[in-house]
Amino acid sequence: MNRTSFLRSLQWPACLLVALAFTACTPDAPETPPPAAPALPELPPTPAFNADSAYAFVQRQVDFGPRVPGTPAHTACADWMVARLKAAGAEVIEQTGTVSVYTGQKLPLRNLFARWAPDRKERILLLAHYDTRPMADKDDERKNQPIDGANDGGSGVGVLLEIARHLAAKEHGPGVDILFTDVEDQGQPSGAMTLDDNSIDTWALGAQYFSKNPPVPGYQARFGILLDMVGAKDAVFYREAISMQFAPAVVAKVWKTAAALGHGERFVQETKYFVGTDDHVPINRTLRIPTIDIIEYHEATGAFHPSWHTHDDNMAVIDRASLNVVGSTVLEVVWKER
Ligand code: 1BN
Ligand code: ZN
Repeated sequence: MNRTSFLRSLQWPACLLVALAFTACTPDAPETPPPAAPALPELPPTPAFNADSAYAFVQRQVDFGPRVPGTPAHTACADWMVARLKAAGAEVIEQTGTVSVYTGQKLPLRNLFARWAPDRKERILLLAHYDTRPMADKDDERKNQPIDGANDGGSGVGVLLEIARHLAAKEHGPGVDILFTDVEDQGQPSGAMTLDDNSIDTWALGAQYFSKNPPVPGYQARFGILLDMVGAKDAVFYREAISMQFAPAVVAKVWKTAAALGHGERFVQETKYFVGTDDHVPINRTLRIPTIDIIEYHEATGAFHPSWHTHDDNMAVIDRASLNVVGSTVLEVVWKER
């Protein structure tokens, strides 16, 4: 027997002895369970999202008339939104400025930034634009007249104003910020729903402005959720491709939460590339806050709802059930974040 085989012959009985000794010492001992993860403190229950209230907030915006920057209806609506946010306990920062749109025209800009528990370092950002399209460039008639923007503009704001009503009661987890962006929808008209490279930057001017000049220096959030066109009847939400590029984990979190609430048929686990740009692009690119867009994908158009940028974007398209699936999902995501 050479040296190696001799040593190997010794190893087997040695192993057996160790194993026997171990079992012999613990014949009746119960199996030791793996150490339990420390129990997390229970979270307070998520408040109920009220779709009637969200619907009334959409109606109220439409009642002001088209919210085109520089018009009295836009000012009156923004004043009303600020009053709602303050009544909900927010600290509101109004960011004003001037921006040039694609025609060269200068427009006043007024972003509304509402903050709850502003001293908390960890934050969640929710956003929606509140300005409306000054023209109906996708309509066959009255193309030069502004649209109601019940869905495009109104719906995201309606849902977030309803969520805002609950935020003063949120004493746990990250602080929440709601950004209502201005001058999102004053971009260059295009032939189709896609955009060429030059026209992309003519959209989302309020979000671009906010991202380059955050009113809170060094502003950061754990993640962001943008709502745009979330109110049409039977709206279905696919994973939006730009969101998947910048914030796949946030998409996964939101879609999983929707499914857990029973809204899986409205939040489809499939990615679609159909949004040329939106407010989440500058928030992702410039502020580097992983931010997603919850925005309706409409099967018949292969992009947005048929009322998009037409005079049909009025209260007749708005449906409480759609506001509810989005609002209850986002409120649940916000409430469950530790
Ligand atoms: C979204 C709603 N957008 C405008 N209203 C952004 C956008 C503009 C998306 C052009 C695609 C094309
Ligand atoms: Zn629009």
